[in-house]
Amino acid sequence: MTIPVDHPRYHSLCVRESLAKAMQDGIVAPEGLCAHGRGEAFDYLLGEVTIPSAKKAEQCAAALLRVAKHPVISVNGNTAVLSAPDIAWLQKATGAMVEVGLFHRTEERIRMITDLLTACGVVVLQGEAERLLPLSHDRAFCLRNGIYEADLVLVPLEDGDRAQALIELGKEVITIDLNPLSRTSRSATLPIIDEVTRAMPAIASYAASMTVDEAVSILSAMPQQSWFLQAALDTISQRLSHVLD
Ligand code: PTJ
Repeated sequence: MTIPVDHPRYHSLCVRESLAKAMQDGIVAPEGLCAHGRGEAFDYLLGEVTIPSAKKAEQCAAALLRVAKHPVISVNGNTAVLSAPDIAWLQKATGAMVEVGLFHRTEERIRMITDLLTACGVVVLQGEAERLLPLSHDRAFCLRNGIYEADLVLVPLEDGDRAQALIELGKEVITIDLNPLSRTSRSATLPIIDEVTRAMPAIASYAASMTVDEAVSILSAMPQQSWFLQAALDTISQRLSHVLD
């Protein structure tokens, strides 16, 4: 289908189209389209913009990544399709490892996602994944020298159980999830309530121009986790109460 450029939802339709194609190719899981639809609904409620508290969270995320000793970016099918070039930028700016971490895990999808990321300039950590996270199901698999040994993990569009399991292992966890009510957002050390294609380049841009001293200073004034969640919920409720004004 050719999407008319004058369509008011042109960008949103292009994103849907790219995810649908990637699903047909096997890179995105069919369930990834449902997850995207849920994300779109929350983005609509937030006004489809980066709200000020999310901008602050993105700056704090860059600071956490700059000071971490062993940061890892966990990438799934949706995130790879939506953000591969920005993941390369963020990796370059922070030195973070990138590991493919899937909910619907198959070796074939890992290979395809690795190829897509590599083609966009990402250095993808590879090796023999082991059942190391305290979870049933294949979500327990990760690389020992990647996510398992990380002190900080960035998990865009994550499943709540897995985010909680990473916290239980003592890691700091940054999430990118448009739903401020999800268990993922509520269990994160730092929840970024923003759309991944806006959040990733913002974090990379902050990280690329931030010194370690600046990062330490930003983190000394980092708001509590609940502040980011409440700010997103307040934005949604204000928009809902003024929608007919
Ligand atoms: O590629 P796989 O096999 O690892 O599977 C990936 C999905 C996304 C299918 C899997 O992790 C999953 O089922 O995730 P959930 O539990 O549905 O959670 C996804 C969350 O991401 C939801 O809370 C959505 O609101 C949010 N979300 C979806 N699209 C975006 C988003 N947040 C930010 N930007 C988006 N574009």
